[in-house]
Amino acid sequence: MEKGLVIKSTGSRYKVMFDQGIIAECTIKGKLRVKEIQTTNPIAVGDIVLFEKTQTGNAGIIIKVLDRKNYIIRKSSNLSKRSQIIAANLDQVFLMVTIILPETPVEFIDRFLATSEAYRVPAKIIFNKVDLYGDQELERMELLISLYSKIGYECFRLSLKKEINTILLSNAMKNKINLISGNSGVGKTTLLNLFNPSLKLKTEEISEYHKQGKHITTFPEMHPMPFGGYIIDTPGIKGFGVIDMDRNEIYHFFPEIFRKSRECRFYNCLHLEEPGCAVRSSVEKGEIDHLRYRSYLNILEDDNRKYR
Ligand SMILES: Nc1nc2c(ncn2[C@@H]2O[C@H](COP(=O)(O)OP(=O)(O)OP(=O)(O)O)[C@@H](O)[C@H]2O)c(=O)[nH]1
Ligand SMILES: [Mg+2]
Ligand SMILES: [Zn+2]
Repeated sequence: MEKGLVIKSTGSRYKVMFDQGIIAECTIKGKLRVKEIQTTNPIAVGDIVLFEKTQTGNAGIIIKVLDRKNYIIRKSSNLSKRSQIIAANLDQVFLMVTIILPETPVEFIDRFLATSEAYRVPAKIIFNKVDLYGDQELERMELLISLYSKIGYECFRLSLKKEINTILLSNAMKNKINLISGNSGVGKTTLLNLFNPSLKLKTEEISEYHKQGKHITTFPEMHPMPFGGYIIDTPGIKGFGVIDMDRNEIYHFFPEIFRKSRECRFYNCLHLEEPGCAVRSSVEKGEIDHLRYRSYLNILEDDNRKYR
């Protein structure tokens, strides 16, 4: 039996790396069940697996998935029951966003961050394409950076085209297993190609007309970096369905709301209309950003719809 690292998963076939870089094409043995979660894919990128090599050498059958340190999941849509593991055993996740071309909505950022909080995977935010920004866009970016860094999320101002702050970012990724996520067309794959030019992964200009990416990357895949560690490139996502969070627990995944909630009069306060709600009065005073509060309400609202 061999032990290896899953670097690509396309549903039923897996690329597994073992012995310092040899790659085996693997399938799964019969019904391999992974206990804790119901997902469309039992094995994901980043999983450590045990597999049996077939006679021919560079192929194998996966027998067992070892326990995961963590994983991150997405639902196909807000209300969908089916969920998909994007990757497992991550050190950190980077959300790549752009102010324009394409424009990343704030709510998308908040849903992503709440999900990573729920899975206890540290998240950081990359603002890419700063070379394209005029005064207005730069102002908007700085506003968001001050909002998110105050909460505790590290932010990077990046231009892959002009290679601004790229060393800062590669230092933050060094010797770690990093996942990069974000809307289609923000520049995720461009980042991997810049950091490891031997990859020559496919990238594509965003659509002239829709100002959106064209969903060029289709499967998550893990790539080694010359500076040590790995980056997992992922397909661009549109909406980000938040995984099943208990209604009473959603605010736990908004760190600044959670911190303030200790001062609410009622221990089970949902920060809606309850009297003595410290969170709402903080929003009114501008101490908690109203956009964040709105994202919280929207996630809560999805949850309401689930039971209708
Ligand atoms: N101006 C500018 N363009 C950039 C920058 N980074 C990436 N791009 C361009 O953005 C376009 C989309 O880049 P990709 O790397 O394919 O985007 P992606 O996030 O991988 O997209 P999907 O695979 O569809 O999710 C390409 O034309 C890149 O050249 C940047 O810093 N500045
Ligand atoms: Mg891509
Ligand atoms: Zn409250």
